[in-house]
Formats: sequence, structure tokens, C-alpha cells
Amino acid sequence: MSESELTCSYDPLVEFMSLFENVKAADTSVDPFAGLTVEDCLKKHIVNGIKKNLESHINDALAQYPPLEIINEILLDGMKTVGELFGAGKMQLPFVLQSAEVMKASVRLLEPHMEKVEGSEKGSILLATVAGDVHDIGKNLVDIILSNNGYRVVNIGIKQPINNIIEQAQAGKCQVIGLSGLLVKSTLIMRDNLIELNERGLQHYPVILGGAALTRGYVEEDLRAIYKGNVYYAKDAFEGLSLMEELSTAIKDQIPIAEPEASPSGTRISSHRLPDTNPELYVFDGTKSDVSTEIPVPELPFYGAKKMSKFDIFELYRYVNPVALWRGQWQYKKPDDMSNPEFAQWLEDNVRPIFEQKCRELARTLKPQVKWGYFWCQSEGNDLIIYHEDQKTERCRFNFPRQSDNRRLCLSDFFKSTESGIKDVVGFSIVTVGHEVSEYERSLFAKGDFQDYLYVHGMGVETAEALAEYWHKQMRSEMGFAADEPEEIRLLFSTKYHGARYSFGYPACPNLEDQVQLLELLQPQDIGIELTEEFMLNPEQSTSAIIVHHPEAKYFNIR
Ligand code: B1M
Repeated sequence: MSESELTCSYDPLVEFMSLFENVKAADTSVDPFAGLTVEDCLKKHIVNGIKKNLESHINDALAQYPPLEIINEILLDGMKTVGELFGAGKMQLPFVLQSAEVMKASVRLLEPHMEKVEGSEKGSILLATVAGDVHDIGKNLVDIILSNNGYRVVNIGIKQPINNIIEQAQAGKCQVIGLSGLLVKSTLIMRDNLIELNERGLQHYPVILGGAALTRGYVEEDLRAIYKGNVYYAKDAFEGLSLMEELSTAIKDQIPIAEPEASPSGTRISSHRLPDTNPELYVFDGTKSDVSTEIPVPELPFYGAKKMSKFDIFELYRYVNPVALWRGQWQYKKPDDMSNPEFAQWLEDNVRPIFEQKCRELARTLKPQVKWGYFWCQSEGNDLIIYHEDQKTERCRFNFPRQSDNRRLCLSDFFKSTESGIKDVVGFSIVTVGHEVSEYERSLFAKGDFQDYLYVHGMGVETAEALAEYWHKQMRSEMGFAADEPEEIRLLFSTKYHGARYSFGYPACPNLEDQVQLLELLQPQDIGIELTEEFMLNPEQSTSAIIVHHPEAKYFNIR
């Protein structure tokens, strides 16, 4: 397909209607604050996330209370209720963020009336995403929850080296250090950071760690055995909040911080293998999997890389996985008292309209672009050799791990071997939705539009995923497998199609370093994608993959 065959299109009517999205008919219903005391009025603002009339109710409260008392006694009490409702599964994360927005707006209104805010905080924390890691949202959610529950947060951003973390913690007079990271490598960086704190005699800092690649066991056993101070694991922002509550009370009352559950021996624990991220050579020991070697090779659609920059964004949105977006990114959770079908209906009625509105709102901010290509290849043991167009000269080589048990699968097994004498075809893709959505997202965070921040971030993430899914379909079709496509898009999300798309950094091809070769093959600089020193992709909402046509190719783990 040529670039000109796809055109960028918007539905002008839908676009026009979106301008009137937030314009509602005058609300003539009863005043929700009628008859409430000034304290209950403010609590209602917080718990229900209502910004309307906030200023006049804050002014009413100021006539009775000093500003600090309004914050500490009334507003924070409202946030406590929010936390309890969330904890009990009675409030969804987007509404928690809406409450945090009202909290922030209230504090902004009160600030001019306060002489000095310093020292009024419940406690303080330095927050950073560790060196080499670009993930922002998790740490920022922690920031929102802590800072709107009375803690002072010094959020120094992503990719932070330990020197800067320490300097900023000292300069900001922070009591606690909080580190976040999503990469496997980040768990090792966190360990190194703790060792550095030990070596500099800074173990008086309690450290809270969070992020997807961590496990409670790794933090509470392995890392606790290493750090001379106290280190804690927070699975989410609310666990971070309760840890801060414990820690700051202990610090305020000058109670020695309770020793966390001691690790059994105080020495290095061997039960948790430290994640291994150094690209090792996966040496082939002679035993391959039982993957069929008799699969016909598709015709090479073309050799090398091509670019596509014109997409119908609304067509792309059809490939957004609603479960991943609504339940994963936006974190809508099924309340205990709802059945699965009731919750599915609730999502359709309440969350789909938000999704549809965001689709329209972000149609011009998301800038989908793809680079993809096909190459001659052959396997050799655990390696996949990529050839030049002449089909003879080696261009580069990937080395993949092999399962030590189960079927002893290895990605290379899905391709014809050097012994077969047949050249096979492998695809690669790299997609992005551009940097604009991340910039927009950051501006929402800075403005305190927390709910929208979560929504927009989720849209960026899942549109990038949708683009990868959509383009994989296109590639299957180019390789001649269109007839095997499932009828419904939703079946694509459970990979009910021919072959598979594996991203580097996932178990079957875990080495992020392999992205260097992928970028050499696809040259995505012309769609604005580059690799950072730590083998991450810039723009953030980008993803790459190796496309395997073998019908037995499915996701697998390596043990
Ligand atoms: Co990718 N990705 N991804 N990804 N991605 C991960 C991070 C990965 C762990 C998946 C896996 O299981 N293998 C893996 C990294 C593994 C590794 O290091 N080898 C991975 C990979 C490999 C990649 C790519 C390299 C794949 C590729 O293209 N080859 C690529 C790289 C992108 C880049 O470089 N720019 C990539 C791409 C993408 C998408 C674009 C598709 C998308 C968006 C990424 C983004 O936002 N930048 C994406 C996604 C969505 C994920 C997963 C599935 C989800 C991340 C997320 O949005 N979480 C992720 C796997 C996972 O996390 N399970 C994965 C939601 C967020 C709110 O949670 O940040 O964890 P989180 O924060 C939580 C808690 O952890 C906790 O509280 C927060 C709120 O409750 N918390 C703290 C966090 N920090 C805390 C600190 C505290 C307390 C609590 O106190 C200090």
C-alpha cells in the first residue's frame, strides 16, 4: 500500500459538536449545598469533586476559621474520606483525582490569606524516577495523592541520578526519599542508590520504593538486607500515603522509626533472584523446541523499511482496547456489590462517553506515524541472522533466550534454520503517536487538572498500542494472511490471529539493547523516533516489535 492510499480524515460534524461538549443547559435542580454547615459544605466539595461555588464557600469558612485550620481540619478530613472510599472500593481513581483537583484549588484560594505555609505540612518527601527510567505517571499519581493530603512533595522528575536525588532531598529539607521506576533495570538502580546512601552515611532517610518491576519480596527481603536505614515497598499511591502517615508521625513525635519486619538473617537473601538485565549471550545447548519447521515462507512484501504518516485517527481508535484503557490506565474497578455484566454496562454508560469525548478532543494532538519493514533471515541455534538484500551477507544478528523447560521455546525456532537452506522472512515495526500528547499531558499535570491528566495519558498509551496492533494487522495482510483475520477487532486483543508481535523488553526478547539493531534496520529518525542512552524510545508513547509470521508463534515466558 502506498502512503497516498491512506488519507487523514476527520468527521467535521463530530469535530464541531465537540466544541459544545461541556456546554450544558442551566442546572435548575436544588442546590446540593443547601442547609449544610460551612464545614460540611467544604467537605462535600472535596468528596464529590465539585468546583462550582468553591470560592464563595471558602470565603464563608474564612469568616470563621484561620486558613490553616480550614486546610488541616476540614479539607484534609474530606480527603481522608476520599481515601477511605477508594480503599473500600467505593470510589474510582478518576474521581479521587477530581477530589485532589478541588483540594489543590482550595489551597490556592487559601494561600493568599496565609502568612507562612512552611512548617504547616504533615511531612515531606523527595520524589524521583530513577536514572535511565522515563516513566512519569506512577510517580506523579503518588505526588497528587500525597500533596493533596497535606504532605510537601519535591518532585524532581524522571531519569534522576542519585547525586541529584540526594542534593535535592537535602536542599528541600525532605524527611523521606521516594523512588519510582518501571524498568527491570530500575530495580538494580534502586539497589545501587540504597548502597550509595549507606556509603554516604545517609541512612537516616527512610526510603519508599514503587513501580511495576519491583516485588514486595525483593524490597522487603533483598533490599532491606542491604540498606542500613528503613526501606519500604508501596504497591500503589495509597500505600505510599499510609507509609508517609506512619513515617511522618514517627518523625514528628521523635519516635525511632519502627524497624520494618526484619529479613530473616540480615544477610543477602538468595530466594529472590535479582533481575538480570545485562545482555548475556544465550548459548544454544543443542536442544530446540518442537515448533514445526515445515511452514511455508511468505513472499517478501518488500525488502527494507517504509514509512507511513497518514492515518484516519478515528479508524485507529477502533483498535484501542477498552479493557486496557478503562480498567488498566484509567483504573475503573468493579465494585464488590456489582456483578460483572452490571459493571460492563456501567462502563458502557459512564466511561464510553468519556472515551468518545477524549477521542475527539485528542484527534489533532495524537500524531500517529509508523516505520516498518521486512528482511531476509535464518535461525542459527538461539540466534536470528538478518541478511542484506542479497540474501547472503549477514546484516545483523539477534540472540534470544530459550526456555529451560516446557517446550524449550526460543524466538529463533519460529524461523527456517541455516541448515534448511531456505531464507525466511521477518518483519519489524516501530510506531509512535508523537511527543505532543506527552507535552499536553504535562501541561495538565502542571495546571492541576489531574483527572484529565490521567485520561489523556491513558489515551496516549493505548492509542500507541492500538497503532501497533493496527499496523501488525496491515503487515499480516501484506504477508498474505488476511484470510486468517478474526472478524471482530476485540479478538485481536487476545492475539487470535496469524503469528505474533513481540516487543523487545518482554520475556521472549528481553534485551532492550536489541532496539539498537531494530533502529538500524528501520531508521525511524524520519518519524521522529530516537533511542535514549538507556535504550528507551523517545517520544515516550512509542513501541517497537519483531513480527513473526509462524502460525505457532504465541507469547511465552522464559524460566
Ligand atoms: Co511498556 N514496558 N514498553 N509500554 N509498559 C513496561 C514498563 C514493562 C515492565 C512491561 C513488561 O512487563 N515487560 C517493560 C519494561 C521491562 C524492562 O525493563 N525490560 C516495558 C517495555 C519493554 C516497553 C518497551 C521497551 C517495549 C518496546 O516497544 N520494545 C516500550 C518502551 C517505550 C519507551 O521507551 N518510550 C514500551 C512501550 C509502552 C507503551 C507506549 C505501549 C505503553 C506506555 C508506556 C508509558 O507510559 N511510557 C506501555 C505500558 C502501558 C506498559 C505497562 C504495561 C504499564 C505501565 C503503566 O502505564 N502503568 C508496563 C508493565 C506494567 O507496569 N505492568 C510496561 C500505570 C502506572 C500508573 O503505574 O507507574 O506502576 P505505575 O505506578 C503505580 C505503582 O507502581 C505505584 O503507584 C502508582 C500509582 O498507583 N508507584 C509508586 C509507582 N511509583 C511509586 C513510588 C512510590 C509509591 C508507589 O513511592 C515513592
